[in-house]
Amino acid sequence: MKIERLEILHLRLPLVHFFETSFGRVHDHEVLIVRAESEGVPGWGEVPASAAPRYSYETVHTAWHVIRDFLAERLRGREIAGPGPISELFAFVRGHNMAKAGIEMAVLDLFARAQGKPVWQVLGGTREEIETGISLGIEDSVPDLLKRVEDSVAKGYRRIKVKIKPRWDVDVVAEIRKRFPKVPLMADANSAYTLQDADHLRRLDEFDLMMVEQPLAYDDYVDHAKLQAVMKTPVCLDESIRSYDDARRAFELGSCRIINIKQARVGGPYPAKMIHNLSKARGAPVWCGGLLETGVGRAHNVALATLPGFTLPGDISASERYYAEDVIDPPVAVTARGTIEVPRGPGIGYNVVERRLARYCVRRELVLS
Ligand code: OSB
Ligand code: MG
Repeated sequence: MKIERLEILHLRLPLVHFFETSFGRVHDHEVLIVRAESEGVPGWGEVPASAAPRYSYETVHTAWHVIRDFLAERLRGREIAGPGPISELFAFVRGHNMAKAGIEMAVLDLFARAQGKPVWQVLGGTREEIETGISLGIEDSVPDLLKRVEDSVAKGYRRIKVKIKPRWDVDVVAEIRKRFPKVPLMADANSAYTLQDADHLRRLDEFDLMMVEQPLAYDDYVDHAKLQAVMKTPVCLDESIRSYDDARRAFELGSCRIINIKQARVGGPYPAKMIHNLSKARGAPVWCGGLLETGVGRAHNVALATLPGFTLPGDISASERYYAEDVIDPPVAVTARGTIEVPRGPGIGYNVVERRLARYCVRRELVLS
């Protein structure tokens, strides 16, 4: 199969409620939507980078540049045997995993549609329903957060993740535990601490958290290993794991016991599957993280989470958790059981609504034709 057309759309969508992490607060989100086409069949992918290089050095602007000026050209006239080899084709560009992932997702969706199969089946997924959790940002006050925890539990979410940072951590978690003694709970620091905070972080051990996510530097394995050695709570890595080899290093050094797999962060669905395979072989649980994806990326996350090693609820919440109107139809919905029913239709299994893409689109360009 040859990819005959590749188009990128830069979208800006308002969030229904601000989202605050240790990096700061955002009120809207920017992503690139990637549309690939072969013999009239489209395939959709997403680059969920934001406007600023905070979570990652990538932004929608760097991804635009890398796709348009380097990656798209590699597809020209080339026979592609499947979505898997895309990673090798793009290996000549160092990093820029989100840009690569957007294309790989689009090619995977295209292949799946061409075969009349769902993406999750093509990937090798086995679940028809996935369990999901929700990620709750830092709020103006603890009562505001408790209200959001309460709403999320009432909606059925299977675990609650809260964002922490210095001075919004142990006391906040203690309050949540007091009100919700049994709820599966975890905390994500997005690299807000250093090893000097180890004694403070150990205070989290008394709250029976499922894990603490990315407490230390985004590029560190050594200090995380030292922290894990003195903490009872499992350490989960997010930002630090950009590849299969990173996952291998982290496991070998004891830097984490759990990995949050985000296909955008690791370069696409196939690299994500490789990390899943490694974790599964080592008996380490994984779960599917998110980056405030619109429906396109969210649908790809649903598909990824059907792989058998995704044994913990992920951050794949309902579309309505972030967006009043999603770009797919129907939107991703969460059942009262805190699950998402995996769609059976071809490709990502949701319809991409072009009219809605146009509503949020700030620029678009055909980068391969
Ligand atoms: O660290 O997991 C993270 C959102 C943006 C950037 C980083 C992270 C997050 C989330 C939300 O926690 C995940 C989601 O609901 O999409
Ligand atoms: Mg995280």
